[in-house]
Amino acid sequence: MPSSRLPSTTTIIGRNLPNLPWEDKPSGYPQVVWRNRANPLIGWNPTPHTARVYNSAPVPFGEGFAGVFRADGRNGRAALHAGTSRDGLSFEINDRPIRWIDGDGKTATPSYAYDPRVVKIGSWYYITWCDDFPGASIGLGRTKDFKTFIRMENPLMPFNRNGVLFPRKINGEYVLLSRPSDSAHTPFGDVILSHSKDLTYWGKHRLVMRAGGSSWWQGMKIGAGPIPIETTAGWLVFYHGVSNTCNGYVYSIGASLHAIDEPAKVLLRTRDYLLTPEEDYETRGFVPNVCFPVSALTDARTGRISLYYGAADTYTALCHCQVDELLNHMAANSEV
Ligand code: BMA
Repeated sequence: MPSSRLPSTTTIIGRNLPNLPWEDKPSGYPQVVWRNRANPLIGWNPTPHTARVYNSAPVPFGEGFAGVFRADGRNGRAALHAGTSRDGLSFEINDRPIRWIDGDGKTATPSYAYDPRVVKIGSWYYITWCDDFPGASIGLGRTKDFKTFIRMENPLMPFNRNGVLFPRKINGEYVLLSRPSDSAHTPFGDVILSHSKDLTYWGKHRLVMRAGGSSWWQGMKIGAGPIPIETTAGWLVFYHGVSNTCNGYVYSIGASLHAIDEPAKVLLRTRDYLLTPEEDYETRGFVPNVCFPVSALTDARTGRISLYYGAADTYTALCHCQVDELLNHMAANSEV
């Protein structure tokens, strides 16, 4: 979409969140996305049995926040842990993983699980994650209180990662973004979407975006990050883009804009990354050079967006942007 066709002010369609964790852009800072100075928010060994809590998905809950967090245990395995926060900046993470049950109340905890996304639809908080099917697949479950977690049917066949639900039905159907993969450190990956009337049976798969293009930071693979944000200009999707270097994969953050009634249609897409590993907590850690966006909190009244990302597969970090400034930047620097 050429910038002239963008409304002069793009606003977020959604709830106000006066307690959004926020920090103003440092004066004179030249980029549209800036880091919170309290980063990293969660450091090494945050609880007795966890070594690293990073790709994390807090959502508004009660007076504060609750969420599902990727934690790597001291045995090296990835699991999902529940946690809470009063201010979205400091967190209490449960020391032990979530114990899932199925619809009959039987234990249904996956052998490993990582990269959760959380979205409230109706009265349920739905969680998607990377599940062991066996092999990388997309898990789906739900909770109302972040205490009892119920497994649902896995939406798609393996191998697949980065399952991200839209926050409402579109044309009467649920919509899920995903990234078909292999079961290892996949060297390829495009974003597709799938439709469902009941969150059980999925079909009508559509290609959304391919890795590559002229920008190398997203040359090898891409994957959707937080739950898409509804705006007056379209669905705003933050995603990770990966480039393959002599020193391994480098994960950066970009964004795209999708038509409201046809989200497979990409209107804008960042040609340059919005955030790339630069700070020590992004370039050094268990897996260096990773900025992996997972969840976003928004305040419709002010247009503020606070984006949580995993840094170096070790830390939870936070960055910020303003929706109209971001969309204007995207319109002027887009390559679809
Ligand atoms: C991906 C996932 C993420 C991780 C990233 C970088 O494949 O495993 O959890 O942050 O690699 O290591």
